[in-house]
Amino acid sequence: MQFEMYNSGHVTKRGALIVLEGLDRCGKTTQCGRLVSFLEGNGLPVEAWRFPDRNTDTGRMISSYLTNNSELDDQTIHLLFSANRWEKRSLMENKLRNGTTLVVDRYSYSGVSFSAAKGLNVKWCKAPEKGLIAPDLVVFLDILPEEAARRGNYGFERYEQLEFQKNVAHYYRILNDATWKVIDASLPLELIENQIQKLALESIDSCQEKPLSSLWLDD
Ligand code: T5A
Repeated sequence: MQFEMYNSGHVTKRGALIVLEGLDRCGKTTQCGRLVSFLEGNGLPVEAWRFPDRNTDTGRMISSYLTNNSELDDQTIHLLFSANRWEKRSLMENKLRNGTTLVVDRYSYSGVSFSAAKGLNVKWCKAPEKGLIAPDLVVFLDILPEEAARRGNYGFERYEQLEFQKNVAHYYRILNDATWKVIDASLPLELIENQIQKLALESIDSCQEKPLSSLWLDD
């Protein structure tokens, strides 16, 4: 499925959908914030988004689960994470069509990798994600699980366990596609930041020639 982009008869420059992914504590939140500041400083319309969005009804259920305050079976929490993205899909499309670049901290790749790492079938995990908007750029912040575990405040949430994160890393590798750029997340912050800035500017520039498309429809 592809989307045409006309606004009052004129082709509008659209924003880019830029996703940062990686294991827990790899530095996504830090780098998303830095990228948004950089793009704003360059006069580009940009917003910071994150999944799960813990402020919606589904997000509150997810947050309660992640902080071990409630129990849900693996399929149920998987579908809640997906619903948490679907409830933002229309807004996401409107923002992108109107020229706003979205820098998103986690997306469907987290959804599939974390649930598959629990033993759920990858194809089953991908199914509810089909039809969400496909990112223009996925920056994967690559870090050894052991190194991420040494970073501050590790271990407070449900999935922050070393053996589990090793399994998640395995499934992330399976999902790597043409939109992915892998960056060594153990480098100093500024070096990572510079690489992401370059990739983001290229993506914002090149996405003008590509209509929005849907994720994993052919899988
Ligand atoms: N999940 C999520 C699913 O199972 N399914 C889904 O569909 C989705 C969307 C919550 C959990 O939900 C799971 C995945 C997660 O387990 P979250 O709220 O994004 O997801 O939780 P975290 O990934 O754990 O987010 P964090 O904010 O904790 O980690 P970040 O964002 O990766 O890391 P950040 O930037 O906060 O940095 C962590 C620490 O490292 C330092 C920072 O200063 C900070 O102290 N740091 C560095 N140190 C040295 N060198 C660098 N280059 C550094 N970069 C950052």
